[in-house]
Amino acid sequence: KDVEAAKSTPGTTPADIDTLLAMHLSPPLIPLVDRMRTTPQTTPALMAEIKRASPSKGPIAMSTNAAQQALTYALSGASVISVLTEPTWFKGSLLDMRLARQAIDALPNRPAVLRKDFILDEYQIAEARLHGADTVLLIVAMLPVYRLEALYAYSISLGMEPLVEVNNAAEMEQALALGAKVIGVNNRNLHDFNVDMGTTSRLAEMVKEKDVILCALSGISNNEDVQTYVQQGVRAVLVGEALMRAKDTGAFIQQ
Ligand code: IGP
Repeated sequence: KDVEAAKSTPGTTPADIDTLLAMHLSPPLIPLVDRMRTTPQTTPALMAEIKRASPSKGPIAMSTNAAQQALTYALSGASVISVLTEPTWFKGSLLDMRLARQAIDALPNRPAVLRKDFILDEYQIAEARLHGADTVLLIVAMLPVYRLEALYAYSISLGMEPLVEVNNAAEMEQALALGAKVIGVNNRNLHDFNVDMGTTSRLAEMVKEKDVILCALSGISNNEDVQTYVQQGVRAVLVGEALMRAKDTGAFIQQ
């Protein structure tokens, strides 16, 4: 009814309709910030990623069953399950994300589901919400400031605090100016795919004493990396490839 009323109201934009649909039709949501704060300071929250392939590595685990993988991650204690939905380079899909959400939906204190994609438009955020995501990734490097602000505000309007990704100090400044509460430093430079594990360490300084949940993304494959980051104030680590290649995911996470 709201949608019908909105459609016959002059000045209603397609984005307004998306918002109404997403608000009315979407499944219950876990606030990302709450989910990450429930983990103790000493053990960082794990953001476990479902990643079939990548542009830099090619195929990683093409035959993955997204439902099974999500359940394994959840039972191993992941706070967030990140699902690549980009089809061309990462061989992901919205179906993978829906199956992941469905598989973990009934678990007590289930992980939050993150849509990992190249988000350029409000539509993709409404779509994420409707397909069971609790939140989305926004990449600062990809967006002019006014679009970053608009997409951030739109995500918040649907109840989703996004994960805001940065790769250098200038981008970190932008994320902080935005008021982002969850900021991820990508150790992988998206222009040349080089991974520099020091990227997170260097930028960690900038959020000390700030009310920001700092996450380290990319290239993380062992507990040593994780411990180093924890000492620098990192509250969450996002791991894709290493988890997808692990023979025994649960055991890998425990170490
Ligand atoms: C995961 P890794 O090295 O653990 O597989 O990295 C994650 O950081 C990576 O998938 C990622 C990404 C992105 C993918 C980070 N930011 C933006 C696509 C788009």
